[in-house]
Amino acid sequence: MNSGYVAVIGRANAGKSTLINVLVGEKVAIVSPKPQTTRNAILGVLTREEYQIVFVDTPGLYRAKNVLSQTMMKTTQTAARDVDLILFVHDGHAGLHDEDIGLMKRYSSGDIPMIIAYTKTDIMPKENIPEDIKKLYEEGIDCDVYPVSARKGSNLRALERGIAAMLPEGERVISEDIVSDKSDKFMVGEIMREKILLKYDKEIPHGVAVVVNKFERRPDGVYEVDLDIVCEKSNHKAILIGKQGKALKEAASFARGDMEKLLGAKVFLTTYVRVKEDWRDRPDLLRDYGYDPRKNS
Ligand SMILES: Nc1nc2c(ncn2[C@@H]2O[C@H](COP(=O)(O)OP(=O)(O)OP(=O)(O)O)[C@@H](O)[C@H]2O)c(=O)[nH]1
Ligand SMILES: [Mg+2]
Repeated sequence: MNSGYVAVIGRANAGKSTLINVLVGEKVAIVSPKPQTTRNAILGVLTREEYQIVFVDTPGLYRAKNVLSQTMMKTTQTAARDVDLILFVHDGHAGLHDEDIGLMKRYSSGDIPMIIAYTKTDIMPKENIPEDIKKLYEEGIDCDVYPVSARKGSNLRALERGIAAMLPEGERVISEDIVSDKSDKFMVGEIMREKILLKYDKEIPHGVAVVVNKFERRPDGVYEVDLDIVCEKSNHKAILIGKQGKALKEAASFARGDMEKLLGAKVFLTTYVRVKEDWRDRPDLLRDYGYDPRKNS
Protein backbone atom coordinates (compact mmCIF):
# COMPACT_ATOMS: atom_id res chain seq x y z
CA MET A 1 0.00 0.00 0.00
CA ASN A 2 0.98 3.64 -0.31
CA SER A 3 1.24 5.65 2.88
CA GLY A 4 2.77 8.82 4.20
CA TYR A 5 2.52 12.30 5.62
CA VAL A 6 1.05 15.21 3.68
CA ALA A 7 1.55 18.78 4.92
CA VAL A 8 -1.46 20.91 4.02
CA ILE A 9 -0.14 24.40 3.39
CA GLY A 10 -1.70 27.58 2.06
CA ARG A 11 -2.74 31.10 2.86
CA ALA A 12 -4.86 31.76 5.92
CA ASN A 13 -8.55 31.13 5.23
CA ALA A 14 -7.86 29.18 2.02
CA GLY A 15 -9.95 26.24 3.21
CA LYS A 16 -7.28 23.79 4.45
CA SER A 17 -9.03 22.61 7.60
CA THR A 18 -12.39 22.28 5.84
CA LEU A 19 -10.79 20.15 3.14
CA ILE A 20 -9.05 17.87 5.65
CA ASN A 21 -12.24 17.42 7.68
CA VAL A 22 -14.17 16.41 4.57
CA LEU A 23 -11.47 14.05 3.28
CA VAL A 24 -10.98 12.40 6.67
CA GLY A 25 -14.74 12.28 7.27
CA GLU A 26 -14.54 13.71 10.78
CA LYS A 27 -14.04 17.15 12.27
CA VAL A 28 -10.40 17.08 13.32
CA ALA A 29 -9.85 20.84 13.01
CA ILE A 30 -12.04 23.86 13.69
CA VAL A 31 -13.12 26.10 10.82
CA SER A 32 -14.18 29.75 10.60
CA PRO A 33 -14.53 32.53 8.02
CA LYS A 34 -11.71 34.44 9.78
CA PRO A 35 -8.04 34.03 8.86
CA GLN A 36 -5.66 32.43 11.37
CA THR A 37 -8.19 29.99 12.75
CA THR A 38 -5.79 27.05 13.00
CA ARG A 39 -2.94 27.66 15.44
CA ASN A 40 -1.40 24.18 15.87
CA ALA A 41 -0.26 21.38 13.59
CA ILE A 42 -3.08 18.82 13.68
CA LEU A 43 -3.02 15.34 12.18
CA GLY A 44 -6.01 14.01 10.27
CA VAL A 45 -5.71 10.40 9.14
CA LEU A 46 -7.48 8.84 6.16
CA THR A 47 -7.13 5.04 6.11
CA ARG A 48 -8.39 2.95 3.19
CA GLU A 49 -7.67 -0.63 2.11
CA GLU A 50 -5.18 0.53 -0.52
CA TYR A 51 -3.55 3.54 1.16
CA GLN A 52 -3.18 5.68 4.24
CA ILE A 53 -2.86 9.47 4.04
CA VAL A 54 -1.79 11.34 7.17
CA PHE A 55 -2.68 14.98 6.66
CA VAL A 56 -0.93 17.61 8.74
CA ASP A 57 -3.13 20.68 9.02
CA THR A 58 -1.12 23.85 9.58
CA PRO A 59 -1.64 27.50 10.49
CA GLY A 60 -2.31 29.46 7.29
CA LEU A 61 0.47 31.58 5.80
CA TYR A 62 0.04 35.12 7.06
CA ARG A 63 2.14 38.20 7.75
CA ALA A 64 3.21 37.75 11.37
CA LYS A 65 2.34 40.72 13.55
CA ASN A 66 3.06 39.26 16.97
CA VAL A 67 4.93 36.43 18.62
CA LEU A 68 1.89 34.13 18.41
CA SER A 69 1.76 34.55 14.61
CA GLN A 70 5.53 34.05 14.38
CA THR A 71 5.17 30.88 16.43
CA MET A 72 2.38 29.71 14.15
CA MET A 73 4.52 30.32 11.06
CA LYS A 74 7.31 28.28 12.67
CA THR A 75 4.83 25.47 13.27
CA THR A 76 3.91 25.56 9.57
CA GLN A 77 7.53 25.59 8.39
CA THR A 78 8.39 22.66 10.68
CA ALA A 79 5.36 20.70 9.47
CA ALA A 80 6.35 21.28 5.84
CA ARG A 81 9.79 19.77 6.39
CA ASP A 82 9.44 16.10 7.29
CA VAL A 83 6.67 14.98 4.97
CA ASP A 84 6.28 12.91 1.82
CA LEU A 85 4.12 15.44 -0.01
CA ILE A 86 2.97 19.04 0.21
CA LEU A 87 -0.68 19.69 -0.58
CA PHE A 88 -0.88 23.38 -1.35
CA VAL A 89 -4.43 24.66 -0.89
CA HIS A 90 -5.35 27.63 -3.04
CA ASP A 91 -8.60 29.58 -2.64
CA GLY A 92 -9.74 29.83 -6.27
CA HIS A 93 -12.54 32.19 -5.33
CA ALA A 94 -10.06 34.74 -3.90
CA GLY A 95 -8.23 34.94 -7.25
CA LEU A 96 -4.68 34.08 -8.27
CA HIS A 97 -2.32 36.83 -7.15
CA ASP A 98 1.45 37.28 -7.38
CA GLU A 99 1.70 36.43 -3.70
CA ASP A 100 0.03 33.04 -4.32
CA ILE A 101 2.37 32.31 -7.19
CA GLY A 102 5.36 33.29 -5.03
CA LEU A 103 4.28 30.92 -2.27
CA MET A 104 3.60 28.06 -4.69
CA LYS A 105 7.05 28.54 -6.24
CA ARG A 106 8.65 28.55 -2.81
CA TYR A 107 6.98 25.34 -1.66
CA SER A 108 7.41 23.50 -4.97
CA SER A 109 11.09 24.32 -5.32
CA GLY A 110 12.32 22.06 -2.50
CA ASP A 111 12.91 18.32 -2.47
CA ILE A 112 9.38 17.44 -1.43
CA PRO A 113 6.86 16.91 -4.25
CA MET A 114 3.82 19.17 -4.26
CA ILE A 115 0.30 19.10 -5.65
CA ILE A 116 -2.29 21.87 -5.59
CA ALA A 117 -5.89 21.72 -4.40
CA TYR A 118 -7.65 24.65 -6.08
CA THR A 119 -10.64 24.96 -3.81
CA LYS A 120 -13.96 26.84 -3.34
CA THR A 121 -14.86 26.21 -7.00
CA ASP A 122 -18.54 26.25 -5.94
CA ILE A 123 -18.54 30.02 -5.45
CA MET A 124 -16.57 31.25 -8.46
CA PRO A 125 -17.00 31.53 -12.23
CA LYS A 126 -16.01 28.18 -13.76
CA GLU A 127 -14.21 29.85 -16.67
CA ASN A 128 -11.56 31.24 -14.30
CA ILE A 129 -10.32 27.74 -13.46
CA PRO A 130 -8.59 26.82 -16.77
CA GLU A 131 -7.23 30.39 -17.05
CA ASP A 132 -5.63 30.17 -13.62
CA ILE A 133 -4.22 26.70 -14.25
CA LYS A 134 -2.71 27.94 -17.52
CA LYS A 135 -1.13 30.87 -15.65
CA LEU A 136 0.43 28.46 -13.13
CA TYR A 137 2.04 26.42 -15.91
CA GLU A 138 3.27 29.62 -17.61
CA GLU A 139 4.86 30.61 -14.31
CA GLY A 140 6.71 27.29 -14.30
CA ILE A 141 4.71 25.73 -11.45
CA ASP A 142 4.77 22.18 -12.68
CA CYS A 143 2.37 20.48 -10.24
CA ASP A 144 -0.84 18.56 -10.69
CA VAL A 145 -3.77 20.88 -9.93
CA TYR A 146 -7.10 19.52 -8.67
CA PRO A 147 -10.04 21.93 -8.77
CA VAL A 148 -12.29 20.94 -5.84
CA SER A 149 -15.05 22.14 -3.62
CA ALA A 150 -14.87 20.92 -0.05
CA ARG A 151 -18.29 22.37 0.63
CA LYS A 152 -20.01 20.63 -2.29
CA GLY A 153 -17.75 17.59 -2.24
CA SER A 154 -16.73 17.97 -5.90
CA ASN A 155 -13.71 16.17 -7.30
CA LEU A 156 -12.51 15.08 -3.88
CA ARG A 157 -12.10 11.44 -4.85
CA ALA A 158 -9.76 12.43 -7.69
CA LEU A 159 -7.74 14.58 -5.30
CA GLU A 160 -7.56 11.76 -2.76
CA ARG A 161 -6.36 9.27 -5.38
CA GLY A 162 -3.89 11.82 -6.73
CA ILE A 163 -2.43 12.29 -3.26
CA ALA A 164 -2.25 8.55 -2.57
CA ALA A 165 -0.44 7.94 -5.87
CA MET A 166 2.31 10.37 -4.83
CA LEU A 167 3.03 8.62 -1.51
CA PRO A 168 5.75 6.03 -1.08
CA GLU A 169 5.04 2.35 -0.76
CA GLY A 170 5.07 1.06 2.77
CA GLU A 171 3.13 -0.02 5.79
CA ARG A 172 0.47 2.06 7.50
CA VAL A 173 2.20 4.67 9.61
CA ILE A 174 -0.68 5.05 12.08
CA SER A 175 -3.10 2.51 13.54
CA GLU A 176 -6.21 2.31 11.33
CA ASP A 177 -8.68 3.29 14.07
CA ILE A 178 -6.95 6.61 14.77
CA VAL A 179 -8.26 9.72 13.00
CA SER A 180 -6.44 12.51 14.84
CA ASP A 181 -3.48 12.97 17.15
CA LYS A 182 -5.37 15.41 19.34
CA SER A 183 -7.06 14.57 22.63
CA ASP A 184 -10.70 15.28 23.46
CA LYS A 185 -9.42 17.83 25.97
CA PHE A 186 -7.62 19.72 23.17
CA MET A 187 -10.71 19.56 20.93
CA VAL A 188 -12.95 20.90 23.70
CA GLY A 189 -10.77 24.01 23.94
CA GLU A 190 -10.76 24.35 20.16
CA ILE A 191 -14.56 24.10 19.98
CA MET A 192 -14.84 27.00 22.44
CA ARG A 193 -12.38 29.00 20.33
CA GLU A 194 -14.35 28.22 17.16
CA LYS A 195 -17.57 29.59 18.67
CA ILE A 196 -15.70 32.73 19.73
CA LEU A 197 -14.32 33.14 16.20
CA LEU A 198 -17.84 32.84 14.85
CA LYS A 199 -19.50 35.16 17.34
CA TYR A 200 -17.12 38.10 17.84
CA ASP A 201 -15.50 40.49 15.39
CA LYS A 202 -12.27 42.33 14.67
CA GLU A 203 -9.34 41.69 17.01
CA ILE A 204 -11.36 40.02 19.77
CA PRO A 205 -11.29 36.38 18.59
CA HIS A 206 -7.66 36.69 17.44
CA GLY A 207 -6.70 37.86 20.93
CA VAL A 208 -8.36 34.92 22.66
CA ALA A 209 -6.75 31.76 23.98
CA VAL A 210 -8.74 29.00 25.60
CA VAL A 211 -7.19 27.04 28.44
CA VAL A 212 -8.97 23.91 29.64
CA ASN A 213 -8.35 23.61 33.39
CA LYS A 214 -10.64 20.74 34.17
CA PHE A 215 -11.74 17.91 31.93
CA GLU A 216 -13.21 15.11 34.00
CA ARG A 217 -15.83 12.45 33.55
CA ARG A 218 -18.04 11.94 36.59
CA PRO A 219 -19.27 8.47 37.60
CA ASP A 220 -22.71 9.40 36.19
CA GLY A 221 -21.11 9.92 32.76
CA VAL A 222 -21.34 13.71 32.69
CA TYR A 223 -18.17 15.60 31.70
CA GLU A 224 -17.17 18.53 33.85
CA VAL A 225 -15.30 21.08 31.77
CA ASP A 226 -13.86 24.27 33.26
CA LEU A 227 -12.08 26.60 30.92
CA ASP A 228 -10.47 30.02 30.88
CA ILE A 229 -11.12 32.34 27.99
CA VAL A 230 -8.03 34.50 28.06
CA CYS A 231 -8.24 37.90 26.36
CA GLU A 232 -5.86 40.81 26.05
CA LYS A 233 -7.73 43.80 27.40
CA SER A 234 -10.42 44.56 29.96
CA ASN A 235 -12.63 46.17 27.30
CA HIS A 236 -12.36 42.90 25.34
CA LYS A 237 -13.47 41.07 28.45
CA ALA A 238 -16.54 43.29 28.69
CA ILE A 239 -17.42 42.61 25.03
CA LEU A 240 -16.85 38.87 25.42
CA ILE A 241 -19.20 38.73 28.38
CA GLY A 242 -21.78 41.13 26.93
CA LYS A 243 -24.75 42.74 28.63
CA GLN A 244 -25.78 40.62 31.61
CA GLY A 245 -23.48 37.89 30.34
CA LYS A 246 -25.69 37.27 27.32
CA ALA A 247 -23.00 37.08 24.63
CA LEU A 248 -20.82 34.64 26.52
CA LYS A 249 -23.80 32.51 27.49
CA GLU A 250 -24.71 32.16 23.83
CA ALA A 251 -21.18 31.28 22.71
CA ALA A 252 -20.80 28.79 25.58
CA SER A 253 -24.13 27.19 24.80
CA PHE A 254 -23.14 26.61 21.14
CA ALA A 255 -19.79 25.25 22.31
CA ARG A 256 -21.44 22.91 24.82
CA GLY A 257 -23.68 21.48 22.09
CA ASP A 258 -20.67 20.61 19.93
CA MET A 259 -18.72 19.26 22.92
CA GLU A 260 -21.62 16.94 23.74
CA LYS A 261 -21.66 15.71 20.14
CA LEU A 262 -17.91 15.08 20.23
CA LEU A 263 -17.98 13.26 23.57
CA GLY A 264 -21.35 11.55 23.18
CA ALA A 265 -22.28 12.61 26.71
CA LYS A 266 -23.68 15.54 28.68
CA VAL A 267 -21.26 18.35 29.43
CA PHE A 268 -21.32 20.65 32.43
CA LEU A 269 -19.41 23.67 31.15
CA THR A 270 -18.03 26.50 33.28
CA THR A 271 -16.25 29.42 31.62
CA TYR A 272 -14.15 32.19 33.13
CA VAL A 273 -12.95 35.22 31.19
CA ARG A 274 -9.51 36.43 32.23
CA VAL A 275 -7.33 39.28 31.03
CA LYS A 276 -3.64 38.71 30.31
CA GLU A 277 -2.27 41.84 28.71
CA ASP A 278 -0.31 41.17 25.52
CA TRP A 279 -0.23 37.40 26.01
CA ARG A 280 0.30 37.03 22.24
CA ASP A 281 3.73 38.61 22.65
CA ARG A 282 4.80 36.65 25.74
CA PRO A 283 6.65 33.40 24.93
CA ASP A 284 6.14 32.03 28.47
CA LEU A 285 2.35 32.40 28.22
CA LEU A 286 2.30 31.11 24.64
CA ARG A 287 3.94 27.92 25.87
CA ASP A 288 1.48 27.64 28.75
CA TYR A 289 -1.42 28.00 26.32
CA GLY A 290 -0.13 25.23 24.04
CA TYR A 291 1.48 27.31 21.28
CA ASP A 292 4.94 25.84 21.17
CA PRO A 293 6.25 25.17 17.65
CA ARG A 294 8.49 22.34 18.92
CA LYS A 295 5.71 20.51 20.65
CA ASN A 296 2.46 19.11 19.32
CA SER A 297 -0.10 19.46 22.10
N1 LIG B 1 -17.84 28.07 -0.57
C1 LIG B 1 -16.85 27.38 -0.01
N2 LIG B 1 -16.34 27.79 1.16
C2 LIG B 1 -15.34 27.07 1.71
C3 LIG B 1 -14.82 25.91 1.08
N3 LIG B 1 -13.82 25.43 1.86
C4 LIG B 1 -13.76 26.25 2.93
N4 LIG B 1 -14.67 27.23 2.84
C5 LIG B 1 -14.88 28.34 3.81
O1 LIG B 1 -13.69 29.10 3.91
C6 LIG B 1 -13.51 29.59 5.24
C7 LIG B 1 -12.14 29.21 5.76
O2 LIG B 1 -12.09 27.80 5.90
P1 LIG B 1 -10.98 27.10 6.82
O3 LIG B 1 -11.07 25.64 6.52
O4 LIG B 1 -11.11 27.53 8.23
O5 LIG B 1 -9.66 27.71 6.19
P2 LIG B 1 -8.13 27.45 6.64
O6 LIG B 1 -7.32 27.46 5.40
O7 LIG B 1 -8.02 26.25 7.50
O8 LIG B 1 -7.85 28.77 7.48
P3 LIG B 1 -6.70 29.05 8.61
O9 LIG B 1 -6.79 27.96 9.62
O10 LIG B 1 -7.12 30.37 9.17
O11 LIG B 1 -5.42 29.12 7.88
C8 LIG B 1 -14.68 29.01 6.06
O12 LIG B 1 -15.68 29.98 6.14
C9 LIG B 1 -15.12 27.82 5.23
O13 LIG B 1 -16.49 27.49 5.41
C10 LIG B 1 -15.40 25.49 -0.16
O14 LIG B 1 -15.03 24.49 -0.80
N5 LIG B 1 -16.40 26.27 -0.67
MG1 LIG C 1 -7.37 26.00 9.41
